Amino acid sequence: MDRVFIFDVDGTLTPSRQKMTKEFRKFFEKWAKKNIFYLVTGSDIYKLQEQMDGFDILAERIFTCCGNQMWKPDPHIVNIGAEMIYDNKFELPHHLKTFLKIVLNQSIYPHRYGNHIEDRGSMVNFSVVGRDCTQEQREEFFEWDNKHKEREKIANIIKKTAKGIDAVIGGQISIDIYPEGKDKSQILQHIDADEYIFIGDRTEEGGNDYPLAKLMEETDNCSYHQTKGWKQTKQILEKLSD
Ligand code: M1P
Repeated sequence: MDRVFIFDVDGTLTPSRQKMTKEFRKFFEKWAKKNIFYLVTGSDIYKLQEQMDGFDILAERIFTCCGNQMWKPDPHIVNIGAEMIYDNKFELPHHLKTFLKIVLNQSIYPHRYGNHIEDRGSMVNFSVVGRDCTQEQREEFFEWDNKHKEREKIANIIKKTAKGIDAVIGGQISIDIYPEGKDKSQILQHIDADEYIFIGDRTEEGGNDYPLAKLMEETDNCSYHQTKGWKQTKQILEKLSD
């Protein structure tokens, strides 16, 4: 019987926007030899590969941009090391782009470091602090946002006012924006197995793992686990292989 694992990346297998830790690498190296796994991230293929540091090649398939792109790992493909299987196109509506620019101007967060609206072709990532911030500036924003819940507020406004558009919180500094329904749950139809296990850190409502976690809950032979980070992911996987 084929049991497959589906992993979110940031906050699940790696710390947000960082490489796998040494300790987790050691564990995952052995684990990956005995198990079948898929990766799903809000991020793009380049960031995922940088963070997975070679392990991405062992995945059956990789879903980037919240499932809006599917890749088959292939070391023979120059530069990317993966073949693109599909790519859903999305263009940010003009009114939404204007709204994001206003938010950027009016947010009370005092710092801006550049790359605030990242167009990934099949989704858009929005960050008030900006994707060009350093790790320290990222942590600082994350702490501030945990208190002020600014990202949650922005995402809720987008969901309420932009028809047919969804906005969710993925990592520490940003919001992922895509057409309604074009979320991580779309990947399940592309995976053929007898049993499915999903592990993600943002499985609560409003998080970018929520749509997939919800679908897993409603579907036969599917289950999901919420994790607080790679340490807990390791514990979950150890328990599941007992
Ligand atoms: O994969 C989780 C998220 O990782 C990044 O989030 P942040 O930079 O906010 O920590 C982004 O790539 C985001 O799109 C993605 O969902």
